[in-house]
Amino acid sequence: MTTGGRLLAHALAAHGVEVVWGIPGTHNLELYAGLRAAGIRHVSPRHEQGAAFAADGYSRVTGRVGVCVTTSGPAVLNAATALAQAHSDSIPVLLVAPGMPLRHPGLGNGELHESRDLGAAMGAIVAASHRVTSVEEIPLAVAQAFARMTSGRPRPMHLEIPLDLLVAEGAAAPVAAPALAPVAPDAAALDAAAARLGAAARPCVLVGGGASAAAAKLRDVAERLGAPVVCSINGKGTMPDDHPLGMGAGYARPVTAELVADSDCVLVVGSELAPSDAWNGPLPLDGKVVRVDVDPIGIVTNARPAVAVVGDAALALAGLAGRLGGERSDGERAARWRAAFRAGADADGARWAWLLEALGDGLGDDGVLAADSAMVCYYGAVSALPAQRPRSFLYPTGYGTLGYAVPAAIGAKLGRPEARVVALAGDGGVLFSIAELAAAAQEGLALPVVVVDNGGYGEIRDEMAGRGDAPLGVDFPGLDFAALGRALNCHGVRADAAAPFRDALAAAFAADRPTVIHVRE
Ligand SMILES: Cc1ncc(C[n+]2csc(CCOP(=O)(O)OP(=O)(O)O)c2C)c(N)n1
Ligand SMILES: [Mg+2]
Repeated sequence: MTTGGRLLAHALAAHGVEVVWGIPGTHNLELYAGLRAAGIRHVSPRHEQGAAFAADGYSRVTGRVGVCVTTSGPAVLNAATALAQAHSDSIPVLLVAPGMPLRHPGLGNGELHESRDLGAAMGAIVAASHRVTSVEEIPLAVAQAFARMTSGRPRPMHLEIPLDLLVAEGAAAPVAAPALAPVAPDAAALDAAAARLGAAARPCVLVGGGASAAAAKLRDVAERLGAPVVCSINGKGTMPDDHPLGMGAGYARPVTAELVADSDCVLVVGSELAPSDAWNGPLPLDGKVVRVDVDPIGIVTNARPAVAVVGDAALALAGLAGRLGGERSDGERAARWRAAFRAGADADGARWAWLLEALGDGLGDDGVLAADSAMVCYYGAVSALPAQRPRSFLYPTGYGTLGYAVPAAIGAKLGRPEARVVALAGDGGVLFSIAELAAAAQEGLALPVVVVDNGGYGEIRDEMAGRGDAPLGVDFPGLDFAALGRALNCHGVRADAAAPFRDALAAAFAADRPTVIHVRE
């Protein structure tokens, strides 16, 4: 016999969970006791949204499920925004939290942290919100959650354990995670896809986050086709930028639309083709798409495929490579598009060129950038910062929520401690989750946090001006982010030009704690 809380912690450990981000409360203490007993590392964020963003960052760099643990009610809703972000970007994040007691009157009696229908609220924003109804069910529910999150299109989940079940006694055998084979594509669909691609005179490839585990096979297929490759934001680095066929990342670039228009066949792999990626309008894909996606719903969304291959990206690409001839090269075409792509990216990023160049040099080929929804990131880093590997650029693409960069960077640094990780944010967005600097300092993370300060909500200020409106609620000048960093036990420096910035970045990578680098535009 044991308790629900301990069973839960052991079930998480049995699924390979080594670290959780969480905040304890009256309702989850038995789970906390279980975490210690199960040998699971616990990291303390300073807000539940930070916990779930950190779990997201950990998942993005490792490819594993990221887990956060909160108490009930408000704590779950604090995490909700980050879970919605994970949902929109197809990141497997698990939120484990207590809920109202098993026999709680559904219409409410004023219990501490009571929410009217938390399961319905969470179920509306993640793949599934499940409430267990017995201690005995706990190992099964954890196994089912992991199966849901790691098969097909990855998505986040919420698991609610009635608070009385966490302390109730019970016994249940562990439920092992079944070995999940990746979804094998249909051979006839692969034949049709290869025939279509093989007959193309001017093919190109669009690749999204769904191909993160298939980078080598993607390169192989692109080389056999001699096809230029453009990555989505979440796919950035899946085709290395230093490859002659690697254009870079950015569906919103006008040159991407021109390349697609010039192509007679477009291979789309693991990409939603979402409006939040192609924010300048849909790409001209009609009638010429060969689409590979593990999600049979996603595969018909935003562009109707001429040929659809439902299945795992690596298996599908291997199947295509086996059906296509050897290397085909139209080096001149690729070089032309590549130069055009680079020129546009550099022009849009010119305002931050010295900063992005220094960041690229500092991060090298193996570093990770966690970026916020700030202009320096989406007009700058997305296309102008080089990336040579997938899972190296973390960005809140779909949901576009501010405050992502710092907690996601913390999760990334714990997932890949050997890698150089940098957080890049605007002066507005960084304040949404600034408390997480204290968490990073407590963990002693060598984490540069670069704050690009344009005195407020620059994007929104520009949009107001574009409408001819006077600015309202967008100007916040005069903050000292370096001092703020120091107050939260980090180092803090000002660096407004290339040379001092490079020095500050080099020192920050070698430091015993995070360093806030305040850059005034
Ligand atoms: C949670 C959330 N609230 C509001 C917004 C709307 N919004 C988008 S960009 C932006 C300004 C962000 O300012 P900053 O981080 O300084 O970046 P800048 O635009 O100045 O580059 C705002 C308020 C948002 N994206 N997410
Ligand atoms: Mg700003």
